[in-house]
Amino acid sequence: MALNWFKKKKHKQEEKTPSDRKIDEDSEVLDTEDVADTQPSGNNDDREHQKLENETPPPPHINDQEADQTASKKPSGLFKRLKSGLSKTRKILSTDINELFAGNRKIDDELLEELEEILITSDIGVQTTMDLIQNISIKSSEISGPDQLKNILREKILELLDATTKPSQEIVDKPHVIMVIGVNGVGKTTTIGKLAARFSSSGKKVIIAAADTFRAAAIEQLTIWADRAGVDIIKHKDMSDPAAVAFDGIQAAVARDADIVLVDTAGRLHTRKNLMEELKKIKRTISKKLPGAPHEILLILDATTGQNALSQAELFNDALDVTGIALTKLDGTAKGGIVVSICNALEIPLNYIGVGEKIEDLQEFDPIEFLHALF
Ligand SMILES: Nc1nc2c(ncn2[C@@H]2O[C@H](COP(=O)(O)OP(=O)(O)OP(=O)(O)O)[C@@H](O)[C@H]2O)c(=O)[nH]1
Ligand SMILES: [Mg+2]
Repeated sequence: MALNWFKKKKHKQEEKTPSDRKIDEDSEVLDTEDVADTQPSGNNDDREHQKLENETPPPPHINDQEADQTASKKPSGLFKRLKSGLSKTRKILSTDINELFAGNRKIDDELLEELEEILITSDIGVQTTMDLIQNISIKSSEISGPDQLKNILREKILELLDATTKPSQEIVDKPHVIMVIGVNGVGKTTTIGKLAARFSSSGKKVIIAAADTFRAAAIEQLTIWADRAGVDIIKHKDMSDPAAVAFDGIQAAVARDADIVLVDTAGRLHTRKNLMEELKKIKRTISKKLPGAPHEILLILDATTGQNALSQAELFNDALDVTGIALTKLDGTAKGGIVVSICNALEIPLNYIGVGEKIEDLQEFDPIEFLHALF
């Protein structure tokens, strides 16, 4: 019976064209309003979180000792911060799944429909949700309550998360150039500040290039981050050529024997200018100045924008060959399932997650830790 439900859903899904998911390059992707409207509320309910923590068993393959070890590898409070940041998503996935089985219900089509809604609400995405539900429907005879259901979900989600995880890229070239891209407001500048601080504290000499010359105050904002991180910044005047700033950043890095260059870019340009073309030009200029560079094209996505983030990734990847993703604003969002969706739908590794506005609120993405924070 459950399988019939799945076939019906799959058929419905196949009727959709891929273009349903595409967004118009010149309009929505560059539209500030959507992003501004979806800022996280930032308030986390610690009591709710504590309650869920007490009720929920740890995921498979992760016993409490391992989880504590994972947590203790992080600077103090970071794992806790990830957990509390994900508390809204956790509430959806954990509490709502418990409620599904209220009154001793058994797995049937109706229950699977409700589970589908829960997974989609957390922004796991339609396709990934269908993959998960197919798995559950196959194993439905083994499931008699929420704990078994959650265990099967955890196992499957861990598989999806593991599939795209790559060990952090080794830095061999000097300078190693990271070009940071993404639509406006997603957290490019903030992530650059956080990354600069991380690299700098691990003993690397960092230079930031302020190649977002479009937005008023962008250069000052980046200068503040460079000061906080204690690194050098190369900047020109507002509205100057961004490719020229990137060029100078690399020149300075070579002259000053720097290890890393972080290139900030604009998320939106004058309506008549095409963002992708401008970014391609910056990339070309960097390659001309330093063959082999940029070594990384880091795409910043905002978790609060949900499935729209996937469309952005497709567009940027088509134009610029993205090498990794940093997903920001996971703190306080109910859409933490987007992490699963990104790992399942894209072939780009998820390198970092942002869990707050402070300099220390950037973590390397760790699937087991993430899953432990989620369930
Ligand atoms: N809560 C939270 N806020 C974040 C995070 N990362 C960035 N922000 C906030 O998001 C807002 C936009 O960040 P920016 O770094 O200016 O974004 P941007 O992509 O550089 O924006 P443009 O330069 O306008 O394209 C700021 O208020 C940041 O503090 C995060 O991980 N969590
Ligand atoms: Mg910026």
